[in-house]
Amino acid sequence: MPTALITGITGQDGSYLAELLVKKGYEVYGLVRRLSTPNETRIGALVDDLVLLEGDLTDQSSLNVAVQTAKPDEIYNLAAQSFVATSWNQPVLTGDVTGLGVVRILEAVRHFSPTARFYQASSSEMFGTSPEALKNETTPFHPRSPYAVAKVFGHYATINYRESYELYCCNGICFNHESPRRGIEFVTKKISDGVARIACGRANELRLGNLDVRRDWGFAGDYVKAMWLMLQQHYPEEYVIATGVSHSVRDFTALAFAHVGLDWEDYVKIDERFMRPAEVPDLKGDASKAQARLGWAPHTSFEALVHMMVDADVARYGHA
Ligand code: NAP
Ligand code: G4F
Repeated sequence: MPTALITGITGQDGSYLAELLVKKGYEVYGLVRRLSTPNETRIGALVDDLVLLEGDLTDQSSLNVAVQTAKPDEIYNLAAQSFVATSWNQPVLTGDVTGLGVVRILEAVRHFSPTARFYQASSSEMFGTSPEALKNETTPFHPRSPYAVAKVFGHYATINYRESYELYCCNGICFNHESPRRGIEFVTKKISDGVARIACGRANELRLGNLDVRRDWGFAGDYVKAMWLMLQQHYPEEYVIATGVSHSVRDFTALAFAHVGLDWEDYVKIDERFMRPAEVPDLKGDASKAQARLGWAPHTSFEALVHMMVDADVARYGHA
């Protein structure tokens, strides 16, 4: 039975990846940090199939022990301070967790499990305002937030450990991927939750920031399959994972409101508090390398994703 260690198992991607690996017959270990209130809602249904280990990406000794305990064949480093907006308010913490945290887990791998295969959750945010319209594995980076800067550091640290120590380390450069399990602070979940509240009579407005921004939105359940595939290859490499199509926040909003028979313009208010000091206006990825080498393609359309998220939130609040 292969063994995997997932950092960030309590997050959106960690929960989908854990489900996938359990289904494939893996013994799955998950790193969980100490919180005053436990946060295992996303993995609640799976918890009997997992081994949870206490640890934190800022604590080297806990990572060493986790790697020594799990003796993993595969390590997926999904943990991060992952909310871009927060990275301007907590830049030092973001650099420590999202950037240096990658080096800490790589050090644990190098010393205690050098044959393990390692996946780093890199991000399309690293491309920032890089001018190419469709970003691929050779597109230069121009990060626009402390989060993106930290991800660039983690990305190159992963490549450097591969080149320095011949570890099997690779970066998945994932574009935005969403689901009903997305954190409420991210724009898609904020919209689907807001639409459901309005449809159920619990709210009468939704406050958003920049509606012109465009993102390449896919479904998280599709993207974790690509993460697994990257660790099953002969050689570790970088892969862009994306749908190839971008939509604006306005498009997402309009479709979400229309799904419950409402006109978004009657409810949405622009609120300066949700504008960012530096924005990434448009992100769109070219996943043709992943398609050719991994046989990976997204299976969930933008429309199906929006509907899935709104339906889940309407069901959560009771009725539309
Ligand atoms: P998420 O839902 O925010 O999950 C982040 C996870 O990291 C949570 O399990 C969180 O634990 C954990 N974490 C945070 N700080 C930690 C620390 N100091 N030590 C240990 N664990 C810590 O993020 P996601 O959407 O699943 O994304 C997974 C990864 O992919 C992240 O690295 C993200 O930056 C990257 N990424 C995401 C996307 C996307 O569109 N979703 C795209 C590209 C890259 P708690 O539950 O305790 O908070
Ligand atoms: O949903 P977001 O907060 O995601 P963002 O910043 O694109 O980052 C996500 O995707 C990255 C991959 O590209 C990941 F690496 C990262 O971890 C995270 O998962 O914001 C999307 C866009 C932004 O341009 C933002 O300015 O939506 C715009 N937006 C407009 N109004 C808003 C809002 N974003 C949020 N969160 N809240 C708003 O009210």
